[in-house]
Amino acid sequence: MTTTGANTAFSDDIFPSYVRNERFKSWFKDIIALCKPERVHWCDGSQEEYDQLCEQMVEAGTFKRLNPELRPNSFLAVSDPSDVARTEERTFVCSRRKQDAGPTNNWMDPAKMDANLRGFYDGTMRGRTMYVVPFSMGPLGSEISHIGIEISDSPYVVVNMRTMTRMGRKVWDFLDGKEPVLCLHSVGAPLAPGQADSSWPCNPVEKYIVHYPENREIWSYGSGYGGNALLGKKCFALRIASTMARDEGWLAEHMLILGVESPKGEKSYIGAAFPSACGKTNFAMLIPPKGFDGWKVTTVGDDIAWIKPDAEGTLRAINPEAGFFGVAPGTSYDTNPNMMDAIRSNTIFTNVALTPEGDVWWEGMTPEPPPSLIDWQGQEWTPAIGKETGRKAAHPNARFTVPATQCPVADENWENPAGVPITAFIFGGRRATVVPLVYQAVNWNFGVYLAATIGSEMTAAAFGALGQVRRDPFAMLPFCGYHMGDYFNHWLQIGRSLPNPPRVFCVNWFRKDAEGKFLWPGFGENMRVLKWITERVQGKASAIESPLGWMPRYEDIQWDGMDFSSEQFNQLMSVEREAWKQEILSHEELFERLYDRLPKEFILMRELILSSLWRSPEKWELASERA
Ligand code: TSX
Ligand code: MN
Repeated sequence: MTTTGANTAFSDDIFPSYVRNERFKSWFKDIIALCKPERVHWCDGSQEEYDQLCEQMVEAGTFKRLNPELRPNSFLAVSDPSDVARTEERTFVCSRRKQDAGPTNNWMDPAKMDANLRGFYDGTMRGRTMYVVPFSMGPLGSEISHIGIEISDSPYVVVNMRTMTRMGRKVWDFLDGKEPVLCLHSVGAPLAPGQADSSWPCNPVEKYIVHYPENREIWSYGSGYGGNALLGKKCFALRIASTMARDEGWLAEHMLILGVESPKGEKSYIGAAFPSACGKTNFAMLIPPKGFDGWKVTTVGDDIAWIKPDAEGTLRAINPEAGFFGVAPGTSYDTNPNMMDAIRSNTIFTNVALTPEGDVWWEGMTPEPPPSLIDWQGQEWTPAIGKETGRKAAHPNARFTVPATQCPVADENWENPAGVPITAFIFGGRRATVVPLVYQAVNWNFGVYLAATIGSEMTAAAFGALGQVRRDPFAMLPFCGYHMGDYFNHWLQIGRSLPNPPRVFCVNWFRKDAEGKFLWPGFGENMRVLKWITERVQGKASAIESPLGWMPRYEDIQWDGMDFSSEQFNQLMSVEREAWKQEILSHEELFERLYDRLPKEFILMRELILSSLWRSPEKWELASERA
């Protein structure tokens, strides 16, 4: 439904009859007067609406329709070169008190920010359509779900939101008696009368991604890209939801959710958090290797988990999203066949390369690049040009947007409104040295400590000194909407409230030998670790105590179908006392940053780990323990 011209004046009849939420209505009148759009479109979420908007973007040059024989109902969008990723420096948490945002978030006084932003938003939608996008994060009607309404001047946002959330007319019917999160998005590029639009409008100078946790509002300006513009995802489902979860006793986490089923039909659900570039989406869709006949891994979600204790004290998790917004480069039939099958149709690709046949390509999709391509910036690209100039055919942060229903291993309960019962949490990092393949925290509090101190080594020079560890607590550093110290305390509090909290594990798929070769093949072989984890939870698998917690011995892991010696395993699992001492001591840096709100328990746990190291040999070798 579209209203135009005089109808955009702010009288009450601008609202369709199904729009009854008074808070939304008064906010909307304010926003329409501020943004001054040419017309308003109330999104119904239908396939026809989606098709129409896609067609309209094809005509505007924003979308290119891919070859229907090769990628039915799929499109390629290429962004402005300045608008390719989340902009953390321009992301703000505007809580009333600076202390509540904490030292890891940018902060500005909400009133000051509001006055500042109103300057930018004044007339920002001139010449454009304002889309009203009602959406539910999580299955409609679920106790764990929450509703948002995004106002945006970007049709690209509308079609992506339709894939990534439950979007449409019916959402309004679930709003009575509920508080929606109000989301405002503008690309920040008003059109003068007669002015031609660009294929990717955005504001190259000013960008603001602003969260008001107390008001449950998000204001995003200047960017049309992913996490900056699809406000249901990082902004709502993590930053705003984490503050709601703190206040209401649940968890909003940067986690995949997967199911593991044994040949006997025993099923476990696991939540797992990894910092970027650890292959989280690949892990969510893992294919069991040779030797694991009858084992199944199924996907509930690949990025975000909302987790709530039920009446019995079981943690129940939903995936608040309805699609995958995944990184394309590196995705292939070798690394993630399930995702490759998912994106064969009904997919929006952003910033990948185009083949002469009208299909897509990105680095890592095939061992050899095609002989010629149009790169993500519209330039001719050949393997020779790539070699010569170092230019990539696809942007390293290029994406696909695909409905989760297209995942061939979608879990049978992936849309269950009651969620799935979580029995284990896994935390991973990318560490070439020091950290072994897998270990289990001795209790909840130690697990929280380990998760809080997880980190990855720099792989790109762009992120500081090579080899230096970047701490990314719970993989939530860019996504926690409040003080990280309060966040750790909230996790400790959740553990106290549960009769039988999930077990906590740490993994590292990325350890290397002295020559720089990976010690662990990873990918499907990670199933061997996953099996040990699920059997630990069920009280079936053995382990021995180590300075870090419990660890599997060689014989505790199933090796059928894989050639991996106990010597290799011991190298992968070895723990050096001096290296761990330095590791634990280096936590000081993070702790100092959060000092006044750091859980008191953490100081004690750190002391305990350190003192236990002195009771350990120089080098902890699992093989020697067996003697
Ligand atoms: O996703 C990965 N996973 C998880 C899979 C379920 N990746 C890719 C990370 C980049 C996003 C991995 N890379 C994994 C892994 O477990 N492990 C590695 C490291 C690795 C890379 C290549 C090999 C081995 C290990 N190749 C051979 O051994 C031949
Ligand atoms: Mn993520």
